[in-house]
Amino acid sequence: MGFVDEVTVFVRAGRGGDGSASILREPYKPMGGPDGGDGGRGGDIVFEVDPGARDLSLLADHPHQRAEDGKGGRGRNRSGGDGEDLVVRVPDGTRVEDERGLLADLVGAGSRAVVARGGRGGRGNAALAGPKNRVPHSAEAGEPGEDKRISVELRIVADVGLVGLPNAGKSTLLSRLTAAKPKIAAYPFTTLTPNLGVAGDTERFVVADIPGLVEGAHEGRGLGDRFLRHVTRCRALVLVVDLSVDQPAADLATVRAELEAYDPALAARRAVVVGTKADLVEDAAAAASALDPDALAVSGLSGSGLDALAERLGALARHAAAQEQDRRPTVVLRPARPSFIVRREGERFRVVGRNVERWVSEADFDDPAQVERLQRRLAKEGVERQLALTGARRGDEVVIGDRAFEFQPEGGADGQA
Ligand SMILES: Nc1nc2c(ncn2[C@@H]2O[C@H](COP(=O)(O)OP(=O)(O)OP(=O)(O)O)[C@@H](O)[C@H]2O)c(=O)[nH]1
Ligand SMILES: [Mg+2]
Repeated sequence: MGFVDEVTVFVRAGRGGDGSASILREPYKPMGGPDGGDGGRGGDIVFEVDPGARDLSLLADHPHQRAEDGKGGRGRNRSGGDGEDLVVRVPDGTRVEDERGLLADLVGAGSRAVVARGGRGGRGNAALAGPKNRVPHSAEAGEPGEDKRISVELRIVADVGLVGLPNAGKSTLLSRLTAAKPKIAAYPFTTLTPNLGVAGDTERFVVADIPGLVEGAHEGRGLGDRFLRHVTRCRALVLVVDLSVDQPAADLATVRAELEAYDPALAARRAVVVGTKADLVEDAAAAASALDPDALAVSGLSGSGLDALAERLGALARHAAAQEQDRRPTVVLRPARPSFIVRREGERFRVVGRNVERWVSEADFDDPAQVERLQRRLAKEGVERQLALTGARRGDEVVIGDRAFEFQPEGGADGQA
């Protein structure tokens, strides 16, 4: 029973379908013409939170994910069908990064993000026909889908996290507070992966039982701090201390130090100290308050103190939830890939891009209004700015499609500035 909370995945979205270059030729119909339809869009790869998903093992087993390609366009102006999106179900708290950084942090049932975008379909020759070329004999190819490597990480989202030394009684508490049935045993490191349970009757809150920490966990001792990342998103912490050991205060200090060493923000997180195994000590209440004035003493065995603990945790979760806002999914929106590029060709500059070339080819240069409109459009698309950034100066020759212009930036986007 593995628990996968880190995995590298190769995602490839669908390719856009090619446009068709069909020319209608029918007997007795001399007026045939280009009737090639557009290609369909390639499918996206979408990650969606499914509260039923426990970890990332599905992705670990299937690290290559592909979405369907778009279909090619056909004659008689038939468009190709879009490729189907591939929806991958991931657990709550899944973070996705690519080589450019954070892509999405998915928190909450149903939140979703596109992790690889399908390519656009190519236009058919029917769509490409224009006054300058009434019968295009070629069509656009479909765009490739995004193809990349992503790092996927799970950070469990829970209201309350139980942390403490091995054998302190964390899993016992989880089993008493929730319906979860974690493994409980009289030796350390019984729990090897985080367990989750839902507590509370009216107000429900999620409790995470984190594998035991030992001194030096942040340096890799014991199970190390591998699981502490799951604590980073708990709204509140329960520091679980076995009251029956020689020096409970030393254990508490160790836990606090390991949390702090992992992430100073964790040391500041709202926390309750809970002394367990109250049944094994003489004066549990006194032992607990020696640890911390607000500490609770409980026994997972006799059940003493558990109601008070559940109430305290419920209030804590409620309070924390009311205060914080950062539990929403984060999906990083990036600008789409640029719609054109600027290349330097000796003394000249060439702008290459499907849209900009089309605008230029469609413009009637004898009509000043159209020329002005074209220039505004190019400026809005960022062509001037990009030319200036590439080093173009006022008066330089700029080629777009089969037309040459003189660089006359409007908006102060001037290479000399
Ligand atoms: N007497 C007594 N024993 C307890 C109590 N709580 C837990 N235990 C026992 O302590 C041992 C450890 O309990 P677990 O709940 O497995 O401890 P844990 O903190 O989850 O331990 P790890 O998973 O190893 O980190 C088990 O033998 C439990 O039965 C308690 O309140 N009283
Ligand atoms: Mg345990």
